[in-house]
Amino acid sequence: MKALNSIKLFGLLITVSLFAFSCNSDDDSGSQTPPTNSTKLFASNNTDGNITYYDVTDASNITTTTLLTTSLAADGIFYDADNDVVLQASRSGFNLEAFTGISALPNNTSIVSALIGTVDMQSPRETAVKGNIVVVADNADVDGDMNTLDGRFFVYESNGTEFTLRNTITTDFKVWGITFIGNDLYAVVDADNELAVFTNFLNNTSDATLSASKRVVIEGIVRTHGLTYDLNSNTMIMTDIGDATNTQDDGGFHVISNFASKFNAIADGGTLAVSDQVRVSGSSTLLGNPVDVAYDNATGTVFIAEAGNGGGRILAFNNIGSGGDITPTLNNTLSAASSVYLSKD
Ligand SMILES: [Ca+2]
Ligand SMILES: [Ca+2]
Ligand SMILES: [Ca+2]
Repeated sequence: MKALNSIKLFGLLITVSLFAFSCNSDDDSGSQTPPTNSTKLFASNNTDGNITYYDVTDASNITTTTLLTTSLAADGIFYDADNDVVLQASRSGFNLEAFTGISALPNNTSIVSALIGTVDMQSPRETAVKGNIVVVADNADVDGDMNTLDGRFFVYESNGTEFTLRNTITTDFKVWGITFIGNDLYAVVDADNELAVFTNFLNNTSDATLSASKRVVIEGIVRTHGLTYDLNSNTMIMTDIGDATNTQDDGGFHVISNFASKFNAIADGGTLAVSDQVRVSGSSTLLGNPVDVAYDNATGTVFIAEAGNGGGRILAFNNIGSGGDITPTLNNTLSAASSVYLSKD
């Protein structure tokens, strides 16, 4: 099984199949979890744009592999284990780039993108993948007026050889982290403490300006950035960067168990009480500006891309329990870490 949305995306690119729109998170719904052979955490960064992955299958013997890209900065990393393809959004080329056959490559190999996207974006951040579609959240100001809140989602479609822009959705809040749950796109409301959802997001096939279907205040968060959802455990995790100018010690993350029923019970504009969440924060956590998060339900591990503390780190937390000032169980330096993605196969 895959973490999050199980995707046959890149298999499609190479061997065009009829699975294009049938492979979604539904195949994660079984109660039986097959044994995991390998668990890898992929990370991007804004210092050199290289791709780093950590084999975290054995927490006591974690190996690190860095693959050298021509990008100078990148975000929105995603990995398709079935087809051994890694994808990221280049913040120097302003396009998507995907690399195939990467798992056998030794550390510090220079890699060349097998698939690239058209150059449309200004400030790409997180990606969300579904079928042969890749959505990228772009946090550049849209209308030239920094006082009006706005953001864009660029919707790319793979035709097997490249990613072409299908359409662009402009919205009325700043964007950053995004993830699909089924057909619905969940998006953090950047510069704020809200979670938004666009139901049946991909049904919007033309360029359009769109408000969220619903927005909910996540009490206790100052400024959210990253989010991840685990379908098997129905757990949503969101990061809190606090004040962006404090890069060292005012960040945290919130774990929201039984997410679907909690979120669905709240009306548009309502609040999810902090008492219905578990918050991890404090000086021991090394959380200053945690910008992205991934979750391994099998081990109860929360992985964080920390952009600020110590210059940037990849952190992991276990035994979350009731939260608080928890010391990370993994602390690897990664300068200007920007995103993480967990893959299990
Ligand atoms: Ca604006
Ligand atoms: Ca901060
Ligand atoms: Ca991510």
